[in-house]
Amino acid sequence: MARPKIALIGAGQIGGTLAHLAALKELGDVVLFDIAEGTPEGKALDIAESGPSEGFDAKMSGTQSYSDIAGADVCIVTAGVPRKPGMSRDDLLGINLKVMKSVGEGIRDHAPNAFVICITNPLDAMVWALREFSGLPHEKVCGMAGVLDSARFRHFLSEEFGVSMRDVTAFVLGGHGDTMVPLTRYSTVAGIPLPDLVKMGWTTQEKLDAIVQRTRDGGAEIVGLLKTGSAFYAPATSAIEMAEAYLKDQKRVLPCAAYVDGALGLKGMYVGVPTVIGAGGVEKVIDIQMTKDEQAMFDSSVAAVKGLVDACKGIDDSLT
Ligand code: A3D
Repeated sequence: MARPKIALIGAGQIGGTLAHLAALKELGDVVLFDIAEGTPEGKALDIAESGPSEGFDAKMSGTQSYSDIAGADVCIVTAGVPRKPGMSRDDLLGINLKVMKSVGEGIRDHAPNAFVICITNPLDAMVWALREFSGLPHEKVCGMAGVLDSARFRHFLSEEFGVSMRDVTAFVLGGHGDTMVPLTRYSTVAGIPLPDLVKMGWTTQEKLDAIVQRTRDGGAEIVGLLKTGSAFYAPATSAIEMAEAYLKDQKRVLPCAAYVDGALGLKGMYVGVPTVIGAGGVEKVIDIQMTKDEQAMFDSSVAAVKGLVDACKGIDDSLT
């Protein structure tokens, strides 16, 4: 049986890391696409030359032509620009919206059966626009953010509790921005919810609140340290987890920016929610119950996402 084909649209920091991870995990043959001439070709060749040491046979190639992504099973989109220190994700909207148009049309024309994972910021609005421009079914287009935000939360919690990251589960809802909603009630250490751990004296409410805020600011913390560009190792790893769930029909329960129409009281919009990802793409949106406080935080995150989508409609007339 032929290896799956993975198209990476954008061969920058995240795109290159995605290609390397896909090769190491032998998820399939990889095509790197970028408008920057030489970059995708150079990265593909460099990664291919790590094959003999790592022992993978997946094919790596780079291109500036959308026809080379033909028949891709998965497309992961990082094309666009990342933020610089002092910028918010929302500042990227105008420039990255134009990029989503060309990428969406490229996927529509050459890889209409792919499962598409968008990473380009501002995430929730860009995945909505990418879906509109590509015309693919909603369940085949989603955005990576929740896996990364949860991973950051899990990392900080494991440091606080001095336990393995594997035994920490975390739950982050809402848009990928300052209004994201890390839900402590649904986050656990080996099944024990965080509020119970506060009662047991493992940590204090103040420390937990600080970790929640650090999670919300997780992207900005790395932008501030790197000074040029934004995080790329953990974002790439998170998207690969989603791609693997699709390619291997794992039915993973993963938070992602998915199209929600009915669940959580929402009507036809993309936002971060818990989902099941398998061979059908986003097979299910999990309709969780929230407390009044959680609902209020989620509502304000939803309102922020709606504001960005409206801004996209104001920029591009073809979006309605
Ligand atoms: P970077 O290293 O700049 O790579 C972006 C690549 O896109 C560059 O190689 C560009 O040449 C290429 N590009 C630009 N325009 C086009 C186009 N029209 N078609 C094809 N390629 C194009 O950035 P990066 O890899 O660090 O980040 C990529 C995106 O991911 C940015 O928008 C970031 O803000 C975003 N990001 C999102 C998260 C989430 O959790 C959602 C995390 C980190 C970064």
